Parts: sequence; structure tokens; C-alpha cells
Amino acid sequence: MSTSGEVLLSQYMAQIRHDVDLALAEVATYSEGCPQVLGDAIRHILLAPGKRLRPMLVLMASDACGERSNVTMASACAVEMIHTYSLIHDDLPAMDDDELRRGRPAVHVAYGEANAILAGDALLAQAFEVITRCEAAAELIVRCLQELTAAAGPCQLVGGQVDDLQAENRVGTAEQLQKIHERKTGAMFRVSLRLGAIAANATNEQIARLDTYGKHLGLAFQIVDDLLDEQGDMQQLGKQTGKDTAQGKLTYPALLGIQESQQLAADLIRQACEQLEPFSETAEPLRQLAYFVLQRNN
Ligand code: GRG
Repeated sequence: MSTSGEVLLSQYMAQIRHDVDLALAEVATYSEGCPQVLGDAIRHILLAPGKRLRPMLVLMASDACGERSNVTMASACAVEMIHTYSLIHDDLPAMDDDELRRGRPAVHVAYGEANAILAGDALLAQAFEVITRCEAAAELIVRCLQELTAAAGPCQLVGGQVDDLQAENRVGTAEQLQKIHERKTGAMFRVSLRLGAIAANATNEQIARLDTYGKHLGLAFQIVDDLLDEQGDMQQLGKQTGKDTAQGKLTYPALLGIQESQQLAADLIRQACEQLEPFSETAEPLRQLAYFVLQRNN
């Protein structure tokens, strides 16, 4: 990509971030009934500087398929809200016991454990509400809800998290690790792309290709996440590092070593990008995002 292309892409990504941040701020403005502490706890983490990768994937998938619709931004907000709920709960003492998230004290540190659990619960429920409030055909809304509930449910996000916790301090294989991450991390990546495509009235072939792109991207993202936990900088990451080894987690660097893990992540990114070949220039942001995921340092 030329330098001017890179500038255009970074402007495009900055615009997406800006639009998503505005939409999230609106979603997290509550009227009567929502206690102040709950709204504050939600905004503390939802509006903190996360990378917004999943909402970016939704918008980029719609763009790759030719159009954004009402459902695009609602889905972008919904996936970020579910992701954020999962981060709040993952940081709790009963799970990963992390004190720093997105450069801020974790929600349970700032607002107490009960409020953190409840802020997560509220975000999960509200994510679905955001989709139902879209001005769109009822069939489309139901389809999006089916996609999202399945990705966030017991066989995907939550199931992956349970298996991840159970794998602590146990010997595991690369196959077991892949199965965990396909659900814990990959499911939310895939559903982001699927929702973006569905919102754009994509063909089944386009949805399937973006889904496979998301599967490879999600796994590569997780491998890089494991590598950053070992080698990354806590300041840049905005969260604690070195925790995986301390907690006896099953990770890619522990199983395969650093070099092989890096190679695997690079191979996955190449395979992800192969899926984008039939798309035109409109999929260029997805190509670039894949390389960003590989090279990221936060
Ligand atoms: C509690 C149901 C439940 C699930 C938790 C999100 C998660 C599942 C665990 C977080 C721990 C972790 C390291 C997961 C793997 C990678 C991941 C999801 C990292 C966080 O996502 P980023 O880096 O975060 O996109 P930001 O803050 O940038 O949005």
C-alpha cells in the first residue's frame, strides 16, 4: 500500500473509532432507574481507550460488502458491550484477578466486586436491547440476535472461558488450546464480521469468507496476546503482564516457544487475508487490520 493509501486508511480507522466512541457514549447515557454508581462503573470501562477492534470489524465487514445499514452501528456497539462485559468479569478475583484494564483500575477495584458483576450483567443485557431498538426488518433483528446470543453463550464465549480456567496448571495440547481460543476469543471476532456482513445484506459466500477470515484473525490475535503477556510492556498494554506464566495458563509460547508462535500467527494472518481475495478494494481495511493485529504492541 502506498503512503497516501496508509494515510487514508488511518483516517478511515480514526473516523470509525470516533463514530463508535460517540455511539457508545450515547448508549451509556442512562435515564431514571439506573443508579449513578452503575452508570459510572459502566462508563469507567466502556468509554476507556480500548482498541475497538470488534466494532471496527463490524463496520469494515459492512463496508467490504458494499454498504452500512442501521444494523451496522448497533451491532458494532453490541459486540463492544459484550466484549467489555467479558473483560469486567474476567478481571474479577474469582477469574483472572486483574487490577488494571485499559489503563485504568479494573471495575471491581474502582467500584467494588458487586458493582463490577452487575455492570457486566447490565452491559450484556443492554447489548441485545441495542439491537432490538434498530429500525430494521424484524427478521434481520432476530437473525442478528441469534448470531450474537450464540457467540456469547455457553458453547462459545462462556464455554471457552470455563475451559480456559479449568486448564490452569494442567498439561494441555495445542489442539486443546486452539479449541479454547476459538471460543473465548474467536467467537466474538467471527460474530463481529458476520454481523457486519449480514447488516450489509451480504451473500452467503461473502459471510462464509469473512467468517473464516475472523476465525484465523481471532486465533492470531490470541497468539499475539500470549506473546505480549510474556514480552510486552505493561505501560503500553494498559494491563498487567507476565500473568499467564504466574497463573500456570496454557499458552502458545509455553507450548510452542516464542519463534514457532510468531510463525503460526503470521501464517494465520496470511490465511485470513486469502479469504479476502474475491472482495475488491473495499476489503483493504480488513487486510490492513490483519497486519496491525500481527504487529501490535498493545
Ligand atoms: C468472562 C465470559 C467471560 C469471558 C472472558 C475477554 C475474556 C473472556 C478474557 C480476557 C482475557 C484475555 C487475555 C482474553 C484473550 C484476548 C482478549 C479477548 C483480550 C482483550 O481484548 P482486546 O485486546 O481488549 O481487544 P481492548 O481493551 O483493546 O478492547
